[in-house]
Amino acid sequence: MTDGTNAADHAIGRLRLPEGVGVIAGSPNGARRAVGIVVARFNGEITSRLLDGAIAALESAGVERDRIDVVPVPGAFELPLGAMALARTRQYSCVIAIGCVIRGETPHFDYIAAEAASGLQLAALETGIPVSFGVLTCNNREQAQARAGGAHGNKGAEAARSALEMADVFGLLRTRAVD
Ligand code: INI
Repeated sequence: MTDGTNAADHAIGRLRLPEGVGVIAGSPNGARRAVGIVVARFNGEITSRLLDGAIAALESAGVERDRIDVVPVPGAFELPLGAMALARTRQYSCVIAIGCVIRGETPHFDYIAAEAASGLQLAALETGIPVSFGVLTCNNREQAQARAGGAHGNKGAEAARSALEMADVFGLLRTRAVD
């Protein structure tokens, strides 16, 4: 697993595009973009590493550090509301949500993980601002560490690149002349 800046880095299997069709593909280009990040404090030792990965990926894609705003929230359950609030300001090209939910002995995990996922999707769909899902949902702490800068890369960085790619394709679609 690399931590490079290629949009396809984290995708499993390579998409093969057919010849002769129009392809409107975004790239994780951060020049002149402002980005909002909402990050859960729960499991903070993991979410801090995801946040570091996201910020490093944004900066290497050209986002100026002072154009990145970070909003901490208590836990993953609060991420959708935070993301929605950031998106509604219309000041950010995209929003990155970062959290870590670790399975315990009760169904609590399932409720929080599911609400975070569907709420973040809703925030994106309702506002039209790309919101990426940098939320780990793991069975144990080791799995989370492996995905927060360990053997399985940094999912915060992947979420950052996905958000920038979506912001870029939205920009292309807005300016595209349709014949
Ligand atoms: N929040 C998380 O981000 N991760 C967890 O693993 C977690 N667990 O296991 O309970 C968690 N709980 C807090 C939750 O997100 C809310 O902050 C809380 O329920 C208050 O609304």
